[in-house]
Amino acid sequence: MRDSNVNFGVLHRTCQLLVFFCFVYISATLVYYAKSVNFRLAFVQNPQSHSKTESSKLEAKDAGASELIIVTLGSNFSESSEPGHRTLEYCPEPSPLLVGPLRIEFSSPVSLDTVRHENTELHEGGRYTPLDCMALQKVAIIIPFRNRDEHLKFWLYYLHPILRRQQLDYGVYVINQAGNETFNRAKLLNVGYVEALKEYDYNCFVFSDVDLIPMDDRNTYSCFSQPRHLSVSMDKFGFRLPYNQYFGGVSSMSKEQFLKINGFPNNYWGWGGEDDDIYNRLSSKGMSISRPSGAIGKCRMIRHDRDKQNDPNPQRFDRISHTRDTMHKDGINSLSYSVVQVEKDLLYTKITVDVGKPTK
Ligand code: UDH
Ligand code: NGS
Repeated sequence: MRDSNVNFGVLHRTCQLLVFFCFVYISATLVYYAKSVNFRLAFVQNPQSHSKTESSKLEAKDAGASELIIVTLGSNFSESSEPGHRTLEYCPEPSPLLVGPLRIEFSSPVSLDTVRHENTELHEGGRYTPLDCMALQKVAIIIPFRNRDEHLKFWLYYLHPILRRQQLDYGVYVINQAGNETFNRAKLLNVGYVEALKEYDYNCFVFSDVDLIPMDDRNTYSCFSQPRHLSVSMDKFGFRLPYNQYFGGVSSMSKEQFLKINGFPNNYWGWGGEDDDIYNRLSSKGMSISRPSGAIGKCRMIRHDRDKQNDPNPQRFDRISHTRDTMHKDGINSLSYSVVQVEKDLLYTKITVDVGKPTK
């Protein structure tokens, strides 16, 4: 009888202990869960924290750094030294999503609806941000444009998937020249810079002709410690540079690099020379041109006839011989234009602008 009393006592104490441990375990789980919900809510209410620690992305990128910063939703979390904070890593460099050489051809037309259906990850205005890592740069892609809708479809069809694989936080801006006056490519690019910055705090600007498609996704559409020329081996030039100073087609510049040269010239009306003027500006400010290798920088141009109102500009040779004298008064500091219309598509933001006409 006494034995069974002792056994019962031991059993009773064991059960009490078990209940106590269960209680401690459940309480700890609840506290941990409550903390994690608070953290997520704090970010959703204050999404700007996303860009707080971005001050030197370009340096981070050039140095190949993979710092940790405190952010947000997504899967690429890790614990930071501060208790209760979790972090999202910068996207790795190079992006692990890249596939290398691409097959680019223009034989069958593409429809915008097809392109929209294939790019549902985009946000209105042709915007994209990677979800599971922090993009290294915020890139505005500026396309000078008039009456090239067929080319634009190919550009959007090929470029959006490439840019997503490059894990960029980017937006596409098509700057459409209103009216039928002489075309002005460089002025449209200046307009794109100003208009894109009104929308988002971009720190890198890629300037791309609408008819040029990269043939390798390792040709990153982002900025470097020196201004970058991206379309270095075009099919139409036999996959080589036409001349060493060539800066036409597709190029990129950080905000600082762009401002250092006072942006682009506004007074090159018609075809030719504006890209050489930009090259002169960069070299007069002591900058050099960075380029991908000839293999990675291969690209295709969509063949086309000369556009109306874009004949070779007879003044271009005289203008490029005076860049150093004119660049401080002609550029982003003297830009004037008016916005006629803004159109937001899933694939792009199209801004139609009146840039005026050449002065006699
Ligand atoms: N652009 C337009 N519309 C125009 C003119 C130019 O959208 O009417 C844009 C477009 O993004 C184009 C870029 O400006 O890719 C540069 O145009 P460009 O005419 O300076 O250069 P591109 O190399 O043509 O496209 C040069 C003349 C080709 C004549 C070919 C004759 N076979
Ligand atoms: C140069 C032009 C550039 C032009 C390049 C390639 O001669 O603006 O040819 O042109 N410079 C001058 O005319 C001063 S392309 O063959 O792509 O039409 O970008």
